[in-house]
Amino acid sequence: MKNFFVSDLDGKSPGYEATLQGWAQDIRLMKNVGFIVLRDQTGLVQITVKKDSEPFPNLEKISRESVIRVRGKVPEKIMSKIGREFIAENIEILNIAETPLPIGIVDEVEVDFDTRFNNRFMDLRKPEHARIFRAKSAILWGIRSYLISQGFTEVQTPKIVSAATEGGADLFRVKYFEKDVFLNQSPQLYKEMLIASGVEKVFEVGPAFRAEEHNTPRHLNEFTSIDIEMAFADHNDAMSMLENSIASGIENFLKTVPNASEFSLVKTKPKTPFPRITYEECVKILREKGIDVPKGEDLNNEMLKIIGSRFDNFYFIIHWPREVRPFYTSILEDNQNFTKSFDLQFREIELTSGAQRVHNPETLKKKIEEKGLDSSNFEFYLKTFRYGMPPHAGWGLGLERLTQVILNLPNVREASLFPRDRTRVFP
Ligand code: AMO
Repeated sequence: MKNFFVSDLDGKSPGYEATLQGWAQDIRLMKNVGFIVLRDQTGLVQITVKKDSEPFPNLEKISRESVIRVRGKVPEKIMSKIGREFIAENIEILNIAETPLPIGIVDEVEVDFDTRFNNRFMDLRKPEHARIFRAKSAILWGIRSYLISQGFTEVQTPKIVSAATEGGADLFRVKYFEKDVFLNQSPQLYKEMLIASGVEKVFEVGPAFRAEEHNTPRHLNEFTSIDIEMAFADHNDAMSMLENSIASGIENFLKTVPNASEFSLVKTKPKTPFPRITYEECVKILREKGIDVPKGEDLNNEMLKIIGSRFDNFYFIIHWPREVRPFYTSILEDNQNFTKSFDLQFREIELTSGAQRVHNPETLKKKIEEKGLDSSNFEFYLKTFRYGMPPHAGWGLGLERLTQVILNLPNVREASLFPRDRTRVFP
């Protein structure tokens, strides 16, 4: 197993012997010397091959992006602009890369989106693309470890389901033997059922599927949803769990990913609590700008841009009208038109929806029917509310969108290894 990486060369004294393995990103052959820029997941090093050394004659066989193993040592003086140099004593070619490459790694040519994503394995060899997934992993780890520290249990719920969670329109239908079933839009019903099972704090990190037609820089048809649900809690408790989770994710990313603050838009751990603004306050601000929001309607992108410009980065919009929230959302006690709900926003981008849930079975059944859904399809879920369901609250956070905003990526697809969108189901 490889246990020495390119970055492990840093600080090593002249003459230090090692074996490096990776991709030959670039090869330059001169009369008396050859240079290979070798890349591994930790960075680049210049491999210097002297003319009288054993590997020199084999250099011309090595094509760009071939995989090699280099035995050698640290030179007396580092001359390379890369800042790392290694003198080769032996080079083993482990696999030759075909030429031409589907996309270049070092060439400064613009590659169109489709070519990039059709050859995503190659596209990800570019450090500026690979580091997005390092960041995503570190953000997720920070969130996960925070939730675990708060007593949450990580769970896995089915993705093949028989009922819509978030409404009927955005469901992918799949053949399941002689029946039609669906790919789950969200673990909503299952995480709530687990509250009835007596696990008081659950979270899940898993795929969610939305058959949304939108082809926008914010929509994927398969995304990673981080979901939590907790018993004996309200929407305020859920919001504080969310802001602390996000702060922990960002802190871990900034601490553990090399040069994180150089490529991140968010350069410090965000301060909590995040600001909160009510939906009604948003409507008032928009009205002052001459924009009318019809009663009980969602805020569109243009409206959210105006609201978002008032905040530095993360903020909550709370107490959404009942019309725009799903059936499982509870209503505010002192104003029946509004809900105990929230969205976490970053500028105009929605990152999370959450709420305190309805825990009374009769109210819940009524609300399912009010939304035009057939409550008999939800019997498996409603049943769990009839035998001791505590008040509960939770949220769903889109991991790709969170990564997108933290790194200021122009498109959410950049934060998905193999994005699924309206036209792309390949590779
Ligand atoms: P909602 O439908 O708002 O809420 O989804 C929660 C979060 O998931 C992300 N998301 C998406 N990301 C990329 N592409 C999409 N098409 C997409 N759709 C949603 C967003 C969004 O804020 N059950 C509730 C959550 C809850 O109340 O617990 C739900 O699924 O970041």
